Amino acid sequence: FISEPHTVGVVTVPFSGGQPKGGVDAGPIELLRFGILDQIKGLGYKVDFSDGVDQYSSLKPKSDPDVGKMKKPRFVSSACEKVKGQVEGHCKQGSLALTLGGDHSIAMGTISGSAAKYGDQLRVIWVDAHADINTPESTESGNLHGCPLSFITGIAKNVAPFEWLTPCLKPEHLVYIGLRDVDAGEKKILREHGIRAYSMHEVDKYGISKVVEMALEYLSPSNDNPIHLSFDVDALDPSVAPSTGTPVRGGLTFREGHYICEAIHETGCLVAMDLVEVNPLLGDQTNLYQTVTVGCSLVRCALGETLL
Ligand code: 4U7
Ligand code: MN
Ligand code: MN
Ligand code: MN
Repeated sequence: FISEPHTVGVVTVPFSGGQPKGGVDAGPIELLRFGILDQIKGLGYKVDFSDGVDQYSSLKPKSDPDVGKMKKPRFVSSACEKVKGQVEGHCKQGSLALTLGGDHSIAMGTISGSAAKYGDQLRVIWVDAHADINTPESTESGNLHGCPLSFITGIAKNVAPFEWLTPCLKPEHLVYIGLRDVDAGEKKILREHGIRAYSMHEVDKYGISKVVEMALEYLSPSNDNPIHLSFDVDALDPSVAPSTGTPVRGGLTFREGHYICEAIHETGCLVAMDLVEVNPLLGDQTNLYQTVTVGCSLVRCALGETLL
């Protein structure tokens, strides 16, 4: 398998319903304002942004009471269903699907979309401080941005009102990099399903290049599987990406984050990328500038920007 996209299909998801803080819905607008589309074109890609900046407020149900512990489940479900259609469309046209969030609940849509094209061949690299694999039962916060992977993998069983979503990723087709804030219930899930995770401890122990090498070797020993990279900016240290809703100290350095993106580009197998959890309303102007510019530069590196 070789991914040689000429076109990057951009999906903007100004959505914050998977968590309680306002502002993450302004993430895509800021990334666009800082010129992410021209930067992608500057790398030689065509940009397909025919959908424009989507609106999600119209999908908000009049009433959306909790289902069990899940907050805003109907709103999150319909937003993700829409995202799935867009990502699927770009992937099926042979474009690389780049989704700009928005909170991380939208990955239920993005991975469902890329899996609709690539099926069981798809592999996911989840770069995050958090494991985002709570089930509707294990979640303590009820915030669905902490749950997408349990839905995608089918580990979550009671998924109403997400009836449109079918499990599309085996737990062994997922690896994490950057974890450092994993709930007790999530640790149990990771253990029971034998899910491969490289936490900050492994990043310190082996160095980022070895960690990425081991992750890729585990997912795709012959380097021939399509890769979906889901990058939560809170994987980076808060000193590098401060404007995000759930910062955790002790994160990836600027270079470690970029190294991951560069190495994944080098595989030639990247088919989809999410950049999520940029919240321009958190922190001051300097924090915003830092967070948005680092977001843009992670995307450029994943798309093949090289120094030399
Ligand atoms: B993010 C949390 F309890 N695990 O479930 C939860 F610590 O997309 C955090 O990675 C989830 O930012 C963070 O609410 C979700 C919490
Ligand atoms: Mn996340
Ligand atoms: Mn996170
Ligand atoms: Mn977060």
